[in-house]
Amino acid sequence: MTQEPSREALAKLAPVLTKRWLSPDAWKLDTYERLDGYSALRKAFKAHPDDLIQLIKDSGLRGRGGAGFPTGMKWGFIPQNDGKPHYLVVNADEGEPGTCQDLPLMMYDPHSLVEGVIIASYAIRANFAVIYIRGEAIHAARRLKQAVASAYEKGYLGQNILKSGYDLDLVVHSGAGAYICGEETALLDSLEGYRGQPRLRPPFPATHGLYASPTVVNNVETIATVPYIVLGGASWFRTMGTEKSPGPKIFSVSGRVKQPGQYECALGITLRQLIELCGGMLDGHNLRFWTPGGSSTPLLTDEHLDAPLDFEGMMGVGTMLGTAAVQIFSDQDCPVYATYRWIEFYHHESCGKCTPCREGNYWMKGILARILSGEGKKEDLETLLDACDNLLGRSFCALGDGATSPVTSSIKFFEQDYLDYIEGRKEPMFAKGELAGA
Ligand code: L3W
Ligand code: SF4
Repeated sequence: MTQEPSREALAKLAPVLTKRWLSPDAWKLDTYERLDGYSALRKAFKAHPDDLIQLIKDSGLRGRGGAGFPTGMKWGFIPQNDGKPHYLVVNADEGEPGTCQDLPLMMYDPHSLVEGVIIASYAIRANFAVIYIRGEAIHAARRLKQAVASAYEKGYLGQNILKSGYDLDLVVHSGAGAYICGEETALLDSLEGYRGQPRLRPPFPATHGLYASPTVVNNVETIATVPYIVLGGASWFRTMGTEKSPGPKIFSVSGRVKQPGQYECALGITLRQLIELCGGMLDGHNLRFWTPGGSSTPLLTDEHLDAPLDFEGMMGVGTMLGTAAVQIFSDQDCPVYATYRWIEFYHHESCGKCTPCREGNYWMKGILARILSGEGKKEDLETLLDACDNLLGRSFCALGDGATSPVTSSIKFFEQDYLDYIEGRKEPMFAKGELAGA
């Protein structure tokens, strides 16, 4: 039976970005306009661009792509009167395991993103914007392109938008399906036509981004939030969430719950409350481990059920909120196997530019495969932790750092599971050699 959520859990629901998702044809321009769409843009054009940047600063909006960097501050870094073109690039390369909020947002409500792009571009004085979308997401790219075409037809894009004197061109660009192109500088390299590999930072894209010009790179959800702040104001936005992590956030919940899916809640909701909103754990399953932000954030356990899911709350338990991809595993799931699958992913997606990540993931995958095949040694745990030491802080970008999270945290919380494979108390998950060279 599905468990009824408590009043405390229900009070954390905050449907803002998702409020139109269930309206039929919400993705069409006329439906969007009927539901208040593009009224934030008209309001924004009455304001000075600097006032819009100040509004976003006042709202406390923080980047929804993983790092939680203050959005208004990022916009404020764009140099003014520098004589260079400015660009807005939307990172729609959603690829973090378990993360699925940008794709439904672009499918159900693409105009909220387009409207956010126009307002953000106007604020940073950009006349050219790009939405860089993950290569596999052909359906979402098609829908976005339709939305962009209808926005051009209606005069929301192009020359002299709504007779404001402001011009903006917007292009939807599909990547080729590489996780690393979600790293902002690899994304910019890919957009420029190069192989997508991270650049050295600093300089940051804010000063040296696309074609070495000042560029704001923001995630889809971040930009789609902007029209609501313009309409509702900074104080309204701060009525949701916590003081340092204000606003709503879409949580992608997957795994052993009754109703997995996207839940838009005030930041600061706890996992306990989120599971209640999902109707509880699946019958016969008890929570064993979970991730707050895909595989790049350390695993947590049932000890952390009441930690607030916001940027500070997660730091308090030694992790990050990341993309808010909450993956829930039960006592019927194996943390060693889950770790193997994540490292298999990182090994596959490592761009190969730097040795710690390219080689480290290769070796960690091999050692985990050996353990799961019943051929591990006790020293393997030391070797895995040693490999993580050589990756964390020594990799060129966050992908290498992120790969260490499942390994170190699973050894910290579930060392016994590793030892059970190594010491023969647990049946090997794979036949000898089955994963060799995998
Ligand atoms: C100008 C400075 N700009 C920082 C900007 C910087 C960037 C933003 C955040 O990684 C995390 C990563 C993944 N002047 C600046 C400055 N900036 N200092 O602020 O920068 P940073 O370095 O803190 O993070 P990042 O490199 O953007 C993002 C984690 O997210 N993650 C995975 C993400 C995957 C997706 C997805 O699939 N949608 O987003 C999950 O946890 O590991 O730690 O814009 O330029 N002084
Ligand atoms: Fe490439 Fe990995 Fe190095 Fe990042 S850490 S630059 S993904 S090899």
